[in-house]
Amino acid sequence: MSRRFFTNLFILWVFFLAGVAQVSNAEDGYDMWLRYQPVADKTLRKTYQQQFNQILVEGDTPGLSVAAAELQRGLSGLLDKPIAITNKKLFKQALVVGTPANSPLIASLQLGDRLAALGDEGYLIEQTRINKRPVTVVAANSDVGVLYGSFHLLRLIQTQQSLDKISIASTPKLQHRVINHWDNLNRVVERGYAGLSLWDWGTLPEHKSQRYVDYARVNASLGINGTVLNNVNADPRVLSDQFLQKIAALADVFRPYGIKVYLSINYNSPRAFGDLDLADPLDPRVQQWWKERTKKVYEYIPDFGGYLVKANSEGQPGPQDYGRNHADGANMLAAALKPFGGVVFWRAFVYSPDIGDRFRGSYDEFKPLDGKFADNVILQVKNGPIDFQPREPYSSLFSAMEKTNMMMEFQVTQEYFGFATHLAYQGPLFEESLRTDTYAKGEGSTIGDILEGKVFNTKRTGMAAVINPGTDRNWTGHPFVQSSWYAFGRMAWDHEISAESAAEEWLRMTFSNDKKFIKPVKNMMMISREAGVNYRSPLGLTHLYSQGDHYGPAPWTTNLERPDWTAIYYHRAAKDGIGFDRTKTGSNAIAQYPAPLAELYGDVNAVPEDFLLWFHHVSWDHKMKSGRSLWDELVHKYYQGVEQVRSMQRDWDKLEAYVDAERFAQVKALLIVQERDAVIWRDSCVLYFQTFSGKPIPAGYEKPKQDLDYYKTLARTRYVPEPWHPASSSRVLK
Ligand code: BDP
Repeated sequence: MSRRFFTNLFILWVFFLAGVAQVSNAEDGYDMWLRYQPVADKTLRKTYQQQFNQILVEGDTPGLSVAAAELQRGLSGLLDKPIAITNKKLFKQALVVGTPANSPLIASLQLGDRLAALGDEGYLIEQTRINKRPVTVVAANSDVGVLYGSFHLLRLIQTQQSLDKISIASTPKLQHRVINHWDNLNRVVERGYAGLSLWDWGTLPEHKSQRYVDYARVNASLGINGTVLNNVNADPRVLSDQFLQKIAALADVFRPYGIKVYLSINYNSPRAFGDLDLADPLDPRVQQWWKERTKKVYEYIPDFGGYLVKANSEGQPGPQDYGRNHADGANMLAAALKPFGGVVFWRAFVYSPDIGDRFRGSYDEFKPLDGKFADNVILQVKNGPIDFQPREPYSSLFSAMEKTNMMMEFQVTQEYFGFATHLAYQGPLFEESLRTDTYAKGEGSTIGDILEGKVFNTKRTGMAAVINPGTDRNWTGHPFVQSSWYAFGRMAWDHEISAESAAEEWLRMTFSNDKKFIKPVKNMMMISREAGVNYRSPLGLTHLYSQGDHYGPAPWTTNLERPDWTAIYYHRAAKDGIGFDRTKTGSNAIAQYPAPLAELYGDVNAVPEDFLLWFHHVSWDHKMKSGRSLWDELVHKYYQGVEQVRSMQRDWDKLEAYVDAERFAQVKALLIVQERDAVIWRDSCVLYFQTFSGKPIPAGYEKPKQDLDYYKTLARTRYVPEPWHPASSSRVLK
């Protein structure tokens, strides 16, 4: 046989391999929920095919172009047929997209009043007729509204909904729907767990990676309209010309998708740049410095969103270093941003070492400043008073700051939920928080309504989430972390969307529309957060982590630099009982809540048991609603958490037929890790608390796998899957 034959054979083989590689890459999670695979239900696919013959776009702005491109990509994939974009000649069954300003056809529909009610970002999707031809229309007042409507239409098809006589109007309930990256400029992501930072500063601005575009697409599909690119523990260099050029290149990529760029700033920047020897917000030289730097930022990025600030928190500099308060600090920056329409997101995550109960910290610092913030400042408040714990009561600031714009800060990256190794869908946590009734203005004053500005009539509204995407092929490490990103985005658009419906949409788009898959996996997702609470810190316990890494348990942690960094500070276990007394006999933090809640939380017999040990120190024999003693209930919950993980494992194992091999195997393996970790959590905590309660583990429960000493040693030697933390490489056994 000739050499040529072998060469050809070799080439064929290479193509074959490339094909295989492509097939196995097809479902590696990169596409997230924008997979656009052909609609599985063939009858429905046929109906959709008949409904869309053409995408008609009359304008040619960048925003409309990306909407049309997305529709073309989505529809051709989902309908499994090529679909053309045209700018004239209307056929029947066209999809017409645009605004009255850039589309005469849309203008001819005279949607005036209905569109006016939708504001800048809302949209209409409907089936109607133009020139007697049946068409589907996506209409809005702005290009980004058209883009959001296009994604909505695609979602309906992705989730196999009927489009018959469709007529949808949607508009976001909150203005600022923002994601926060905790990315350092050296590309290490604080609490990231999914590879290096997405922002490849070394090759920007010249190289604009396709990842930046895909990142913008997934965010726009949720209606996210802002991104803070860098860590709140901010490197001042981010405001240098060098970085601003790079950031401008990212802003150019994100602009057509309606996403504004924001930056975390370091309060000491005027000093770090070597221009001044102070950063006092009331000093005119400092004010001038920020005005000039901000002007520079807008020269690079004309639609720059504004600054996110962590000041006087965990060692970061701030106005208090000069005897000024948070309002002085925020207002100085607000004045610099105001001429350009920018805003300040000022974080409320502060806890001074002098305050006895960390729970009280941010309220005690901020409440006296209510009404003192400029109108382009928004206070960004974590959902709970401590720090993204698996369950917290709500931050009392939400019901207290009546005259201050406030936005929510949630966390998608699972800092306290097993990083990117545990399955812990955060939708239920977000929902629980948003639906909490604060009684701020009587019954029905939910956190969601407060954020929307309905309770206190605030003008600026928003919701942020700390997310973790990195260079991992599937963006988030654990494929299910994507679902919390998804739920956050959907709830930022409409805080009344339930965790369950967000989970279902995500599953349908990310995996399959098959009911036999959706039902059990949705159930896994819906119990996963509670499972995480149960095997870590049930009944209102909190912060029992090894200090620093926040991965595994170390409830015995004592003697650190600050008492509120130890675990014993939080649980207060002793011979007489366990829990933190925050009632009148204790720190009286409950007084920060409106009276009906203060009363409820203050009553040991009425407080919801999920919050019991947040507010009360109770005896080991305290009788619980189940009839069990507190000790028995605590043990029960810890064991229940492990059983829930085991049930998740069993359910997933049955689903191999419905999932592609790569994602199936990854989730299966991660659930094995999760079960192992859950047992470590359970045994460490139960054995440790037992040294105080002196009571046995009730009959019927499996024995702890190891003794307490084993777990204590483990905590000191454990590998922590977190690249930025020193403990991840080696930890010295002392
Ligand atoms: C804590 C994190 C820390 C963050 C801090 C914050 O452990 O890495 O810098 O929150 O939100 O949860 O500023």
